Amino acid sequence: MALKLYSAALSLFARKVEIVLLEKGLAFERVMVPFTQTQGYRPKDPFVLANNPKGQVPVFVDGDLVLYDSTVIIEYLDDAWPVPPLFPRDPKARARCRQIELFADEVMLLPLRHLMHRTEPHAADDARWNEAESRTPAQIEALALRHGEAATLLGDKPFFCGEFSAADIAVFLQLHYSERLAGPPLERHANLARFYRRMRERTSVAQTVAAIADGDRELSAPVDGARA
Ligand SMILES: N[C@@H](CCC(=O)N[C@@H](CS)C(=O)NCC(=O)O)C(=O)O
Repeated sequence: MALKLYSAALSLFARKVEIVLLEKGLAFERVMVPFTQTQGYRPKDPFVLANNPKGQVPVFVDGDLVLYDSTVIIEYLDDAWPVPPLFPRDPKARARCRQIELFADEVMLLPLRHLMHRTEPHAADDARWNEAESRTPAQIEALALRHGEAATLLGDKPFFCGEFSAADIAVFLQLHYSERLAGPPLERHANLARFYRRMRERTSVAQTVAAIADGDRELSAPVDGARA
């Protein structure tokens, strides 16, 4: 049965699932929902609206199974296609790893969201954009603290849970979007910067980073100081 993913060029969470599909070597059909920097995710895709009460991508289809939320989708993919594994087997290690994925998706994201207006087109007198931009110094400071916490969680390990896992994909995307949106310099944390570079070398990640860059070329305004 064909796998289908409702995705979007610049959707961090849909790209998170795409990296997993690539890691697992799974062929899938990608349906790109409408997105522009001026209108956002509008008009909403009817299938997404019918199958995700939050109206968000990613939405994933495997035959009669339809799932929303990147974390739930990734857990299903790892259960249904366990090789290569994306979580440790030991229950405590597994729970810690899931927690790090959540830290990335729900905690690192909070200040990062406040940089997202930067890829929207704007004129010098664009009051809404300028107002959002005026709040960025505090948000960058908050994001820098989160990067520090991530660096502590990583320590001297090559990956957050020892071996490569879903947590690495989640943290990587938060760091990549921070680089893309001129967030705090990763070089403040040598271990995190090394992790970021190591992740970019993986085929699944390099392919996804290139697809996000294509999306930016097509859709986004250039961001001053962007490093990705
Ligand atoms: N927790 C959800 C977050 C999904 C999410 O925020 N999706 C964004 C794109 S990255 C979206 O569809 N936003 C449109 C909207 O909220 O209306 C997940 O992990 O899948």
